Order: sequence, then C-alpha cells, then structure tokens
Amino acid sequence: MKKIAVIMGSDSDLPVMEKCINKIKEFGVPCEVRVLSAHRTPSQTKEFASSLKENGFGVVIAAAGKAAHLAGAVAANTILPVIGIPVKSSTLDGLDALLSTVQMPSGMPVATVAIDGAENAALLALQILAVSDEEIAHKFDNMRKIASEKVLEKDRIISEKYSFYAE
Ligand code: RP5
Repeated sequence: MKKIAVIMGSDSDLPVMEKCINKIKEFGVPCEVRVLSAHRTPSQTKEFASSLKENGFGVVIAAAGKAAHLAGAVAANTILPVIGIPVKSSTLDGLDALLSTVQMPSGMPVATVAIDGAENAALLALQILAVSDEEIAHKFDNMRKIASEKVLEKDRIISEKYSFYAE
C-alpha cells in the first residue's frame, strides 16, 4: 500500500493537523508525519520532497500558515499529487495562507482545501489512493453509508419534532 506524507511548516500547526492524521489512521493507511519548513529548513524540505516517490509515497499533504510556500515548494520537487492546507495562524485569519497556497503558477498544481480543512485534506489523499486500492475504496463506501444514515436519522428526528399542519 502506498504511504501518505503529512508535512507541516511548524509544530504550532499540529492542533489543526491532528484531525488529518487521525482520519488517515482511521483508514489504516501508513503515514509519515514531518515538520519541514519552506523557509526555515529549505534544503531538508527539498530533499524530502525529491525522494517521496522512491520512498513509497503516493500523495503528499502540506500544511502551512502565513506566507505559506510549503505546499508549492514540495510540488516543485515531486510529481506526486500535493494537497495544500492553508492554516489559520496569523492576524489575517488564514487568508494570507489560502492565497499563498492556492495561487500556484500553471504547470505546478496544488490541490488546496479550505482554511484549516485538515480532515478534507486527509479524505482527498485517501480518495487519490483509493483509485488504485480496493481496500481503501471499500472503507470509503462504508464511511459514506454511515454518514448518510446519520443524516437520515437526524432528518427523521427534526422532522417529527418541528413539522406542523403538514399532513
Ligand atoms: C508557518 O508559520 C507555519 O506553518 C505556521 O503556521 C506559522 C507560524 O509558525 P511558528 O512561528 O508558530 O513556528 O510557517
């Protein structure tokens, strides 16, 4: 099974990233978690990104806040799909990180999720692996089924409690 690489620009991103890491763990997919910074450890970031494919990874998640160049810097050094998470860690509420992550030049895509969208980043990474992995695809089907059953149950409860003169 291909591994997922989860990189964050600082350990201060960890509270956001725990949702991402936990979701990947729930699916039983191997995952390596690193703190690497495009600005503070540029050569280590480049070295890690350049060897992702040969080290058995299938997809990368890169999270950073402020002038968030991490996902772009990783994308520049690998052909694996890169998912960027803009982290809300500044006085600009993450809008700075969103724009820095999403506005990549053509030819160098980063699939950017919402500000602090750590769980969706994990799900997108798992969906990418599920294209060629039946075990992960099957877990996805189950997860979707449970999610839809939960909403149907909430619909039943709310409808019974609040509807009126509707017969
Ligand atoms: C970014 O700057 C990190 O990803 C983090 O979101 C932000 C602040 O980092 P620290 O100063 O808390 O290490 O590079």
